[in-house]
Amino acid sequence: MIRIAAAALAATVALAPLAASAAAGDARQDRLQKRAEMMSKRFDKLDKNKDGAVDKTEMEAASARAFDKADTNKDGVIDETEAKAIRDRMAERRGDRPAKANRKDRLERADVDKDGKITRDEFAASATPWLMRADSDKDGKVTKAELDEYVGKLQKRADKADAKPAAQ
Ligand SMILES: [Ca+2]
Ligand SMILES: [Ca+2]
Ligand SMILES: [Ca+2]
Repeated sequence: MIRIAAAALAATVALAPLAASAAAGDARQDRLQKRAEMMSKRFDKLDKNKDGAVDKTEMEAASARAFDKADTNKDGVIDETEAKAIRDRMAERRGDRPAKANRKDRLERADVDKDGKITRDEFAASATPWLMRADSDKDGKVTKAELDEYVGKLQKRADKADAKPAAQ
Protein backbone atom coordinates (compact mmCIF):
# COMPACT_ATOMS: atom_id res chain seq x y z
CA MET A 1 0.00 0.00 0.00
CA ILE A 2 2.63 2.46 1.08
CA ARG A 3 4.76 1.60 -1.91
CA ILE A 4 1.88 2.28 -4.29
CA ALA A 5 1.18 5.63 -2.67
CA ALA A 6 4.84 6.58 -2.95
CA ALA A 7 4.89 5.55 -6.60
CA ALA A 8 1.76 7.60 -7.24
CA LEU A 9 3.32 10.56 -5.50
CA ALA A 10 6.51 10.21 -7.54
CA ALA A 11 4.43 10.12 -10.70
CA THR A 12 2.58 13.27 -9.67
CA VAL A 13 5.82 15.09 -8.99
CA ALA A 14 7.31 13.96 -12.27
CA LEU A 15 4.23 15.17 -14.15
CA ALA A 16 4.07 18.57 -12.51
CA PRO A 17 6.40 20.42 -14.89
CA LEU A 18 4.51 18.96 -17.84
CA ALA A 19 1.21 20.19 -16.43
CA ALA A 20 2.65 23.67 -15.99
CA SER A 21 3.93 23.65 -19.54
CA ALA A 22 0.52 22.53 -20.84
CA ALA A 23 -1.14 25.40 -18.97
CA ALA A 24 1.28 27.87 -20.54
CA GLY A 25 0.50 26.28 -23.90
CA ASP A 26 -3.23 26.68 -23.33
CA ALA A 27 -2.76 30.36 -22.52
CA ARG A 28 -0.72 30.75 -25.68
CA GLN A 29 -3.34 29.00 -27.81
CA ASP A 30 -5.96 31.20 -26.22
CA ARG A 31 -4.04 34.35 -27.10
CA LEU A 32 -3.45 33.07 -30.61
CA GLN A 33 -7.13 32.33 -31.05
CA LYS A 34 -8.03 35.86 -29.92
CA ARG A 35 -5.39 37.30 -32.21
CA ALA A 36 -6.70 35.30 -35.16
CA GLU A 37 -10.22 36.58 -34.49
CA MET A 38 -8.96 40.14 -34.19
CA MET A 39 -7.01 39.85 -37.45
CA SER A 40 -10.01 38.43 -39.25
CA LYS A 41 -12.23 41.26 -37.96
CA ARG A 42 -9.68 43.91 -38.94
CA PHE A 43 -9.34 42.28 -42.35
CA ASP A 44 -13.09 42.48 -43.01
CA LYS A 45 -13.09 46.11 -41.93
CA LEU A 46 -10.12 46.98 -44.16
CA ASP A 47 -11.60 45.24 -47.19
CA LYS A 48 -13.88 48.13 -48.10
CA ASN A 49 -14.78 46.92 -51.59
CA LYS A 50 -15.46 43.40 -50.28
CA ASP A 51 -13.47 41.60 -52.95
CA GLY A 52 -11.91 39.25 -50.41
CA ALA A 53 -8.51 40.97 -50.48
CA VAL A 54 -6.96 43.98 -48.74
CA ASP A 55 -4.81 45.98 -51.13
CA LYS A 56 -2.43 48.89 -50.69
CA THR A 57 -5.10 51.49 -51.42
CA GLU A 58 -7.34 50.08 -48.74
CA MET A 59 -4.46 50.02 -46.27
CA GLU A 60 -3.45 53.59 -47.09
CA ALA A 61 -7.05 54.70 -46.72
CA ALA A 62 -7.16 53.06 -43.28
CA SER A 63 -3.93 54.80 -42.29
CA ALA A 64 -5.30 58.15 -43.50
CA ARG A 65 -8.50 57.61 -41.51
CA ALA A 66 -6.46 56.77 -38.40
CA PHE A 67 -4.38 59.91 -38.92
CA ASP A 68 -7.44 62.13 -39.34
CA LYS A 69 -8.92 60.68 -36.19
CA ALA A 70 -5.70 61.26 -34.25
CA ASP A 71 -5.17 64.82 -35.53
CA THR A 72 -7.96 66.25 -33.42
CA ASN A 73 -7.06 69.92 -33.92
CA LYS A 74 -6.70 69.36 -37.68
CA ASP A 75 -3.35 71.12 -38.09
CA GLY A 76 -1.91 68.30 -40.19
CA VAL A 77 0.44 66.89 -37.55
CA ILE A 78 0.06 64.63 -34.54
CA ASP A 79 1.64 66.55 -31.67
CA GLU A 80 2.58 65.20 -28.26
CA THR A 81 -0.87 65.81 -26.74
CA GLU A 82 -2.53 63.98 -29.61
CA ALA A 83 0.03 61.17 -29.45
CA LYS A 84 -0.69 60.81 -25.74
CA ALA A 85 -4.40 60.49 -26.50
CA ILE A 86 -3.62 57.59 -28.88
CA ARG A 87 -1.45 55.90 -26.27
CA ASP A 88 -4.18 56.31 -23.66
CA ARG A 89 -6.74 54.81 -26.01
CA MET A 90 -4.43 51.89 -26.76
CA ALA A 91 -3.77 51.35 -23.06
CA GLU A 92 -7.50 51.35 -22.41
CA ARG A 93 -8.13 48.78 -25.13
CA ARG A 94 -5.28 46.65 -23.82
CA GLY A 95 -6.77 46.61 -20.32
CA ASP A 96 -4.29 45.41 -17.73
CA ARG A 97 -2.14 43.44 -20.15
CA PRO A 98 1.37 44.87 -20.27
CA ALA A 99 2.36 46.90 -23.31
CA LYS A 100 4.50 45.23 -25.92
CA ALA A 101 7.81 47.03 -26.09
CA ASN A 102 7.84 47.11 -29.89
CA ARG A 103 4.33 48.52 -30.09
CA LYS A 104 4.81 51.14 -27.44
CA ASP A 105 7.33 53.06 -29.48
CA ARG A 106 5.58 53.08 -32.81
CA LEU A 107 4.64 56.74 -32.48
CA GLU A 108 8.10 57.65 -31.29
CA ARG A 109 9.67 55.81 -34.22
CA ALA A 110 7.20 57.48 -36.60
CA ASP A 111 8.61 60.88 -35.66
CA VAL A 112 11.64 60.49 -37.90
CA ASP A 113 13.00 64.04 -37.57
CA LYS A 114 12.32 64.03 -33.77
CA ASP A 115 10.60 67.39 -33.67
CA GLY A 116 7.87 65.99 -31.43
CA LYS A 117 5.32 66.04 -34.24
CA ILE A 118 4.25 63.29 -36.61
CA THR A 119 3.31 64.42 -40.09
CA ARG A 120 0.90 62.53 -42.31
CA ASP A 121 3.83 61.16 -44.33
CA GLU A 122 5.69 60.05 -41.24
CA PHE A 123 2.57 58.37 -39.95
CA ALA A 124 1.91 56.52 -43.22
CA ALA A 125 5.54 55.40 -43.48
CA SER A 126 5.51 54.00 -39.96
CA ALA A 127 2.40 51.94 -40.57
CA THR A 128 4.29 48.81 -41.67
CA PRO A 129 1.04 46.96 -41.34
CA TRP A 130 1.00 43.63 -39.58
CA LEU A 131 -1.17 42.50 -42.43
CA MET A 132 1.57 42.81 -45.05
CA ARG A 133 3.49 40.06 -43.27
CA ALA A 134 0.75 37.73 -44.50
CA ASP A 135 1.33 38.72 -48.15
CA SER A 136 3.15 35.52 -49.04
CA ASP A 137 3.20 36.04 -52.85
CA LYS A 138 4.30 39.71 -52.35
CA ASP A 139 1.78 41.12 -54.81
CA GLY A 140 0.97 44.00 -52.45
CA LYS A 141 -2.39 42.67 -51.38
CA VAL A 142 -3.47 40.13 -48.86
CA THR A 143 -6.23 37.69 -49.64
CA LYS A 144 -8.29 35.93 -47.01
CA ALA A 145 -6.51 32.69 -47.99
CA GLU A 146 -3.13 34.32 -47.33
CA LEU A 147 -4.38 35.53 -43.97
CA ASP A 148 -5.58 32.02 -43.07
CA GLU A 149 -2.22 30.62 -44.15
CA TYR A 150 -0.43 33.19 -42.01
CA VAL A 151 -2.58 32.33 -38.98
CA GLY A 152 -1.79 28.65 -39.63
CA LYS A 153 1.92 29.49 -39.58
CA LEU A 154 1.58 31.30 -36.26
CA GLN A 155 -0.30 28.27 -34.97
CA LYS A 156 2.46 25.91 -36.06
CA ARG A 157 5.09 28.08 -34.44
CA ALA A 158 3.10 28.06 -31.18
CA ASP A 159 2.73 24.27 -31.35
CA LYS A 160 6.47 23.95 -31.79
CA ALA A 161 7.06 26.15 -28.76
CA ASP A 162 4.65 23.98 -26.77
CA ALA A 163 6.49 20.82 -27.80
CA LYS A 164 9.73 22.13 -26.29
CA PRO A 165 10.44 20.80 -22.80
CA ALA A 166 9.59 23.27 -20.06
CA ALA A 167 12.50 25.37 -18.86
CA GLN A 168 13.70 24.34 -15.43
CA1 LIG B 1 -10.49 44.82 -51.17
CA1 LIG C 1 -2.63 68.06 -34.60
CA1 LIG D 1 -0.75 38.56 -51.84
